[in-house]
Order: sequence, then structure tokens, then C-alpha cells
Amino acid sequence: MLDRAPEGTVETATRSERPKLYKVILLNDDFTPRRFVVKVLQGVFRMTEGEAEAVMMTAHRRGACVVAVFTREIAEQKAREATELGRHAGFPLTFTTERED
Ligand code: NFA
Repeated sequence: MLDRAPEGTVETATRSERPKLYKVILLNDDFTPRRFVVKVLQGVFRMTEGEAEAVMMTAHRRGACVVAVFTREIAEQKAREATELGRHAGFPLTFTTERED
């Protein structure tokens, strides 16, 4: 985006100071073991066991839970990495991303 340059300065093409943010969302499924979901949340999103259990149980009960918010590239990378850990272990565990309003 072309930001308006303050008076007396040279206008240049810069990135926005507030990049768009994306939520990483954990989706519930009927097959992935609870303890596996907790380990993935701890490993990929640097959560404590207690934080990970709370997020996992919210997704289990409500169908989905926001895990964290990042810039687009980081959110997509983390969602892909966490989903792949499930696939490699034979589980349908899925993380998606969604633009924040
Ligand atoms: N619903 C899964 C089970 O009962 C646990 C789970 C929670 C899976 C959150 C995916 C996301 N084993």
C-alpha cells in the first residue's frame, strides 16, 4: 500500500504498519486422540500443557477453537505443519486459517 508521507518527507512505497492478521483454527474430529492434539498444540504453538488442553477441549465441545493469531505467512505455515503432523500419524486432525475482521 502507498502510505501518505508526512509533509516535508519523501513519499515512498512501504508496507502497512498493521499487517492483516489471520486466525489459526483447530477443527474437531472423531478420531484424533486428545493427547495427540495436546502434543501438537504444545509443539507447534508453544503452549503449556494446560493451555493446550483448554484449546483442545473447546474444539472438542464446540466444533472449533481459535488457537492463535499471526501474519498470513506464519498462520498458513503453522496450520500446514500442525495438520501434517496429524496426517503423518494417520489422523484427520485439521487446522485452518481465517482472516481476522
Ligand atoms: N474429538 C477428539 C476425541 O474425542 C479429540 C479432538 C479434539 C480432536 C480437538 C480434534 C480436535 N478423541
